[in-house]
Amino acid sequence: MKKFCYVIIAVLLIIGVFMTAGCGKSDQATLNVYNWGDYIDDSVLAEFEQETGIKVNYDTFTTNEDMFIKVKSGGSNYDVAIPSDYMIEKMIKEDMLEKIDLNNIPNYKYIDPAFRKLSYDPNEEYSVPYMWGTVGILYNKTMVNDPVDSWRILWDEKYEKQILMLDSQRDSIGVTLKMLGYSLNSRDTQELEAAKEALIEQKPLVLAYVGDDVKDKMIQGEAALAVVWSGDAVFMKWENPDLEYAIPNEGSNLWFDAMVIPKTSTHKKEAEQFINFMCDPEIAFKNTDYIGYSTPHTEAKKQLDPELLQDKTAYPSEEDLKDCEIFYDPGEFLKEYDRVWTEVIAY
Ligand code: N2P
Repeated sequence: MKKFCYVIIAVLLIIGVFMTAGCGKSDQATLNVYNWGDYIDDSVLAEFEQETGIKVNYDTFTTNEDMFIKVKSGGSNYDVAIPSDYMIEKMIKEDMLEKIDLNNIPNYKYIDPAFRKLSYDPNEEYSVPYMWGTVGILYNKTMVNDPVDSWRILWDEKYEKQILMLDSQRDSIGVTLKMLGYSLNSRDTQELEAAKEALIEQKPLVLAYVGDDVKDKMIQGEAALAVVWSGDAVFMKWENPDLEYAIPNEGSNLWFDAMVIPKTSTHKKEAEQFINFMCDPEIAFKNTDYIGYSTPHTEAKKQLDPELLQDKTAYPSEEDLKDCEIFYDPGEFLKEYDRVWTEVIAY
C-alpha cells in the first residue's frame, strides 16, 4: 500500500512539473513582426525580448505588394507589420487593420507632428510612423559624367546594361510616369500605357530589376545608375564614397512607412507594447543610427550625427521635395498598374 502511495505521489509530481512548464510557456507570448528586409537593428529585437519576456518571430518582405498578399491570404498571423503609406490606405479600406490605442503608446509624443495625420491615416487611428524618405537615382561618380538631374538618364543608351531598376511596381512605374511629366498617381489609361511603352523600351538597357541586392551591386561598382530608396542611398554612400544620390527635377515620390496591427493579430496588447518600445527615444535612435533611414522621431533625430542631418539624401530641403508626390491607393485602377507591370516583366 505504501509503495502504491509513493507511485501515485511521484506521478502527481511529474504531472505537476509538466503543467507548470507548459503554463510558463503559454504565459510568454510570441509576437509575429513583419518588416521590409534590411530595415531594423536586430539588437533592438533582442532588447525587447529581454525587457518584456515576449519572444519576437521576425519575418521580412521585399515589396508592399508581397506583404499585402501574405496578410490578405489569411495564412499568416502577424501582430505588427510595417508597410508604406498607400498600402496602409488600402489595408484600412479593406478593413484589415486594428485601431491602435494611442493611450498605450505613450512614446507617440515623440513623433514629429509633421508626420502625423497624413493622408493615408488622417485621424491617426491605425499607424505609428517608422521611417520616411524619397525615391531617387544613386549613381557612381566615376562612371557617370553627365549631370544626374532627370529620370531620362535611365533611358540613355550610353548606360546600356549599367542601370538597375527597382523590382517594385509602384516605384518603377511611378518614376516612369514622372519622367513623362505625369503624376505618379495617374489614373489615366493612356498615361499608363505610355509608361508601359517607355519601360519596355528601356528593358535592353537594364542590367537587372533588384531589391535589397541593389546595395551589394552598387557598392561593388557593378552598375552606374540605380533607382533606390533614400535610406539605402545613405548606407551605400557610407560604404562607397564614389556614390551620390539625386532627386530628379521632374520630381519623385515622398514616402512614409509606419507600424500597423493587422487584424490577424492575436496579441494586440503586446503589439502595442512593441510599437511603443520602437518609439522609445534610445531605441529609436539606435535603430535609426544603424539603418541610416530618415526618422520621424524628434528625440532620435536630435542624437544623430550632425553630418547625417546635413546630408540632403536623408534630410532633403523643402525645395528638394517641391515636385515630390505621396503615393495614393489607386483603388480599382490598381488592376491597370498590375497589368502594366506584368506585361513589362514578361516582355
Ligand atoms: C528597406 C526598405 C525600405 C522601404 N530595405 C522603403 N519604403
